[in-house]
Amino acid sequence: MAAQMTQNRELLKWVEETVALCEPSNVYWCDGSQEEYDRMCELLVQSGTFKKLNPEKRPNSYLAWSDPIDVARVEDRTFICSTSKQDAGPTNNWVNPKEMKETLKGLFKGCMKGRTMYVIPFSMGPLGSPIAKIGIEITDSPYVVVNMRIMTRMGKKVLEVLGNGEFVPCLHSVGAPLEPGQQDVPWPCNKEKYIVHFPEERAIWSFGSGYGGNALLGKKCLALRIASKQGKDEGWLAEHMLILGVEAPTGEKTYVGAAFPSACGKTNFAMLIPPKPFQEKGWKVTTIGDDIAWIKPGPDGQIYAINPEYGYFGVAPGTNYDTNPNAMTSCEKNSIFTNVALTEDGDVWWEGMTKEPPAKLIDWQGNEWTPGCGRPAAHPNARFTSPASQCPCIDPEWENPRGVPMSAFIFGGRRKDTVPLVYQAFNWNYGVYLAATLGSETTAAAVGATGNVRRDPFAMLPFCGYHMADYFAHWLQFGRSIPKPPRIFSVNWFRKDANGKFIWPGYGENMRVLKWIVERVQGKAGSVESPLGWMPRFEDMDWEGLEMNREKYNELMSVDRDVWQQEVLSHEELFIKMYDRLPKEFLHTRELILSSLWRSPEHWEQIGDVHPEGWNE
Ligand code: SAT
Ligand code: MN
Repeated sequence: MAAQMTQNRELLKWVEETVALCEPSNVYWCDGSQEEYDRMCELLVQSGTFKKLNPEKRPNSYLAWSDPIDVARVEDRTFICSTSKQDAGPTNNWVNPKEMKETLKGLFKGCMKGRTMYVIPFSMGPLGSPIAKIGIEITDSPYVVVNMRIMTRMGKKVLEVLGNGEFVPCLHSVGAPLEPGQQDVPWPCNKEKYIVHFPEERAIWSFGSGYGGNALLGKKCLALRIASKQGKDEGWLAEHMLILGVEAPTGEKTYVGAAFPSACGKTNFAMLIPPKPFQEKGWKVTTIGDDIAWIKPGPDGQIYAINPEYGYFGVAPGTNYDTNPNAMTSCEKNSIFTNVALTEDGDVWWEGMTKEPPAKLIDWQGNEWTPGCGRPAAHPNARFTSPASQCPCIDPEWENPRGVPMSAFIFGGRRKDTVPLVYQAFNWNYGVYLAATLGSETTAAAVGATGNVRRDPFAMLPFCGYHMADYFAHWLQFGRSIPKPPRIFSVNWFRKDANGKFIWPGYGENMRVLKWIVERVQGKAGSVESPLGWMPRFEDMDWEGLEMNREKYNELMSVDRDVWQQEVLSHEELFIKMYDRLPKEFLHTRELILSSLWRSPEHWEQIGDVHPEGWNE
């Protein structure tokens, strides 16, 4: 079969070597057809990995429950094995590549015994687009195969485009060989996990996990860690960003990219539905992507972005027809659910899906569940995998191989205090600084404690394939190289009041912030200078249809000088680790913020008496 599908010598050689190393009982080349997908899903049902959901409720959809030791990305088991340790930088785990290869070869030796080895050709980005990249994933997980068919353009047609060209080899095994006669488990995996990147060689080896970003290697491994390094070498950006389009009542379209750490609402923001009064006036939001953006300068001096993915791997808990109807519609059919609960009538359920939980469920660990039992029914990092084409608000340009022109970048974290709802960076360098010092409370998307504030530069901390300070320098350089760089903004939807309640309603109401951002880009919206950047005054925002008063607004926007002094000083913790390579501009910017914080109160009073209070105390 292989010989019929490709003549690519490198590929054939790599597959042959991998067969010799992993010793699978079969090799199967994926053609990407619907028939193949259905057959594989059937296989997964038979092996107990999948439950077929009630076709009347959830046509052509399946549910998988993972092993409880395999529910999220494993950052402490993720490695960037560049030749020199210096190039991986202080924020990545590093092991000498030669040594790591030896370890991996030991682990992969015979690791596919008793299993089929699948060869998955996939394209990140529209097939044949000059921006797209081709990868080949070799895996022993049929769960990975069917998820890859939703998340990427996959199969025979990719090999046709590849011809004799280059590809990124992505080797994956769940690391659970089967002895003859041994019964397989529903979710095979290994206690020992290695998610390894060789950035110079542009290769990925992943062992022991079958979950999401650990196993669907086109996503975080290729499209961010490897691609960020390629972007650095070639003058473009691979970012952990959603891309959305905003259509103003005038018909003018503005595309923005927004970076948030995992499980901070990127999918919700990407699919935002404007509040009623905004819809009536003619505001529309469309989706290009919900997780990853590849951004390149175009021949006209503008920068263009594509979504390299083909589907959504979205967080299920909290998603419902109020918070994100577009995501709910996207996963109505042809979807795979991982670690959500099963209802009595063969559908799925998760926390927050409906106001009233069902009276009885089977939880994500296969146990009976009732509303008062004290355990969550779905894992907090439970996911749906759905085709992007099923999203009702998908942008008509989403498959345009040229990409869409970008006008603004938004950076946001999950911060219960300190960070105001929105502000605009004074200029590109300043924006790069604010993105570099982005802080966020940790979530269930990665294994480990949740709720601690950590610095997550550009929301790329777990995804940057090289030295983080070089990445900052690359961003500064990128801005210098384009005539009219996009505007940069900071947002925080997650600020809480003294009682621990979210002050900002979020979701569709984020349109109000988005509108201000878009109008800033167009030079239409007003603002006031604050110590942190340009901020909207109360009257610069459109409040129609939302109860908001100045007092509450000021609470959302307040900048406490003492708290901010601490915040700025804490940037130092991140910087100290990378001092030798830190762009000198950063030190300058830091000084500017500090001095601006402590400028005389009169200065801030002079700018106008309507600006958010807080810093002029
Ligand atoms: O598991 S993934 O890395 O794909 C999802 C995420 O953490 O963003
Ligand atoms: Mn993500």
